[in-house]
Order: sequence, then C-alpha cells, then structure tokens
Amino acid sequence: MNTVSIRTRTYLLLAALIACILANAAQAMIMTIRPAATPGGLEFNLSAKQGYILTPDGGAYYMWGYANGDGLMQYPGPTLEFNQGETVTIHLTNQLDVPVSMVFPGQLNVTAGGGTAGVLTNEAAPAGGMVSYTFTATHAGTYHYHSGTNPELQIEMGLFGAIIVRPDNQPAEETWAYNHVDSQYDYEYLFLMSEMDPTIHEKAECGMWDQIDMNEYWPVLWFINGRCAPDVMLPDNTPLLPHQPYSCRPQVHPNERMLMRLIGGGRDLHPFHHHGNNALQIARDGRLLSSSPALGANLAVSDFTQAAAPGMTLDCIFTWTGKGLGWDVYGHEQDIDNEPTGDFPGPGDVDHNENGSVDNVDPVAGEDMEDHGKPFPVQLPDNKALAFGATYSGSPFLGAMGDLPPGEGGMNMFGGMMFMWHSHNEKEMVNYDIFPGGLMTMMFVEPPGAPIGGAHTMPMGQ
Ligand SMILES: [Cu+2]
Repeated sequence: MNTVSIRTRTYLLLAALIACILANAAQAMIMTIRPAATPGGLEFNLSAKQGYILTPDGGAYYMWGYANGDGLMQYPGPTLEFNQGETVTIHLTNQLDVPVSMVFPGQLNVTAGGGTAGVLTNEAAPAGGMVSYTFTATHAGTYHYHSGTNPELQIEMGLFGAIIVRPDNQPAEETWAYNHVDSQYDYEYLFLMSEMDPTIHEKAECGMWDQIDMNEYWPVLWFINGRCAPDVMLPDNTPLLPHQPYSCRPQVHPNERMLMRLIGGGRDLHPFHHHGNNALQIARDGRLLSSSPALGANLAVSDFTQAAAPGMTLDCIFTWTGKGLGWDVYGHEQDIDNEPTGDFPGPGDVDHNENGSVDNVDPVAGEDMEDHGKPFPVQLPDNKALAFGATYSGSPFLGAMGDLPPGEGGMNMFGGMMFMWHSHNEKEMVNYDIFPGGLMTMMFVEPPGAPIGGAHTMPMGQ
C-alpha cells in the first residue's frame, strides 16, 4: 500500500460501471434506525443508560445516553428515521437512577403516556420506569430530540439525538430533503455538534451531585456525531468506539449535490466552516427557506460558515466543481504543451476539443469548464523538497496518483481532493488543548467513478 505509483484508471471505470448500475438508489450515508411500519405506525424502543465514551487524547468519560432497545448506550442517541405523515411512538425505558424523558422540538401535538408529569413532559422513573411518546410527523426535515428533564445537565451528559423525516412527495428516482426539487441531493451527511466539560462527568461518575455547578461549565472537548477528530473519520460502528457508532466522513463527486444536515446539539453555538466552496442553506429548523411552497428554497442563503445555535437545525446543499480555482483540476495539460500528469492519458481519456490529443474529459467529470486546460499556476517542487501527509495522492490533480516515497500516503486511494471542515470557533478544533482535533473532519471530493462510503475511506491496520 505504501509504494503508491502510477495506477491505471481501469478500476475507476469498473467502479463507474457499478455505480451506474446502482445509481438512482437512495444514497443514504447516514446510519439511522427505522422499525418496520405497522398499521398503528412506527414503534421505537429506546432506553436511557450509562456508559463511557473515548476521546482521541486518551480520555474515557462517563456518559448517559439513549440506546436502541437493549443495545449499548450511545453518544449521540440513535438517529431516528421516519416518513412524513407517519405516526410514531417512542417507548422509553429508564435504566438510570434519575428520572429522564424525551422532548421533540419541531414535532407537533406530541402526547406522553405513562410515567409522571415533569416540567416539560412526562418522565420515566429511575431504575426501570417507562414512558411513551406519540406524534405524527407532519413536516419533512432535520430535527433532534433530547431529554426534557433537568436538560442543562442531561444534555451535557449525552441524552440527545437526531431525527430525519423523509418527505412524502419526492420522485421515486430522486432523494429530496423537503418537498421541492431545490432540496434534491446525491449524498447526505449528518453533523450533530456538541461539546463537553469533563469535570461534570467526573463528578457525576462519583455521585458528587452537590459539587456540580452548571454555571462553571467550561467545555474542552468538541464533537461531531459524538466523536472528536480524527476519530470522526473511522468507519461507522467501528469496534474501537463501541458507544460512538456514528462517523462523519463526507465525500462527494464533482458537481454532485451533498446535503449537510447540521444540528446544534449542545449548549454553545458552533459556526461550522466548510472549506472548498460556499454551501446553500436551504432550510432552518425543519422548514424550507421559502416564501411560498411552489417557489422552493427561494429564500436560501449562500455562505461559507453555517452558524448552528443550540437547538437549531440547518440543511445546506454543497457542490464542488473547482470553479474559480484558476487551474484545471484534472491537469488536462496535454493541450497546452505540458507533460501529462499521473497516469494520463489513460483508457478513460477522450479528445474533448477534437484537436487530436486526448484531454481526459469525460461526460461525468463535473468540472467547471472555465479553467479547463489552464496549467497549474506554480511549478511543483520535487518530492525531495516536500513533506507528505497520509492523504496526499502524489498529485495535485483530481483522480491522478503520483509517485510517493516508500511509507508515504495510502489514505487517498483514488486521488481525491480533501478539504478541512471545522468549527470556525478555532478553539473548538482541539482535544483538551491538543490541536488538531475536536469539531473537525476532512471532506473528500472523489473523482468520478470512485466509490463513496465503505471501509476504503480510511484503511485500518495497514
Ligand atoms: Cu479552516
């Protein structure tokens, strides 16, 4: 794996063929739970439990969290998926020794059965108490749930999770986030953001309740989907993190539409900054930014940072074509008197401008054509003058693999381009003062035909 040299693009073409066969299937890249529908609607069984999560600085922290049935407590709780119009019942069993509950911001007419009345909703008694919540999902979109009992402490302890409601009026061949084509997407990813003050968890573990002062709350750990960078890039369900099943490893091909489902899951505002391009914010709090349903997301805003306040959800569409770079992202240099790069020309190359020499443009390149054929603006230094990272393919061009010294590279198997996506509150990019980490991940633009998702994204143990 470490002697990365020139590779043919043949296997990319093969992958492209497979991708074509699989195309039009819903590209759900978010792991969710969804029980089988019954005449009475969907019934979820969740429990509130304790457990420990792991952080990349070597920490292990006592947590409370929701679990799927008898499964492990998880941080965040299970991502619940249902369809607009479905009636949903969530049975919560409490295995903690304090009362807990669930609230569902954005869901209408939630009824609670069982348990005892609390400030916000019915609560399940400690050590085995049960309560059931029922509602009908009237609107598509991105939502969350959390404990409605002593929430300033219980959300900190981990009692929250995400909800995805699928629209009831999308074409069978497409995936939409809302009931309008403006929300169409090719891939979707969840960014549930939270933070933690470990001293609260240490005191809770020891039962030192009178010592916990939420006014002295001082987070030093920051999470996407319950993991700190770089753990976010490990696969879903990695056995290394048994209580943190959800990854955050966004990938997309050029000119495809990525749906970012952002949730402010903690107590602080997290400004989420996505390098590579602006994103179009099409929805807030489970509602399309629209002046009238027929007009779609006509009030959408384009921005380079999405500010997710506590309790807020945002849906954004991100697309990347290399527009505005000023150089050809594929390195189509054959037409402009330069040396071919990587394995170009290869079997996938075509003569796009019919000048008699191949130029690597294919119909799904997704390239912004304004810079087509423009040379790389600087002379690339020799490998001997470079320091390498694990994700450098050996070439600056999309889909091209270059020569690397032995032992270098290996985590970018298809010549993708990667962009850091992170909290723009820079102090949140650490794990307990160790940079880089925290609320951060790497987004990969993969060349056309490269597979998306799966274990190849971060080879383990190699
Ligand atoms: Cu940055």
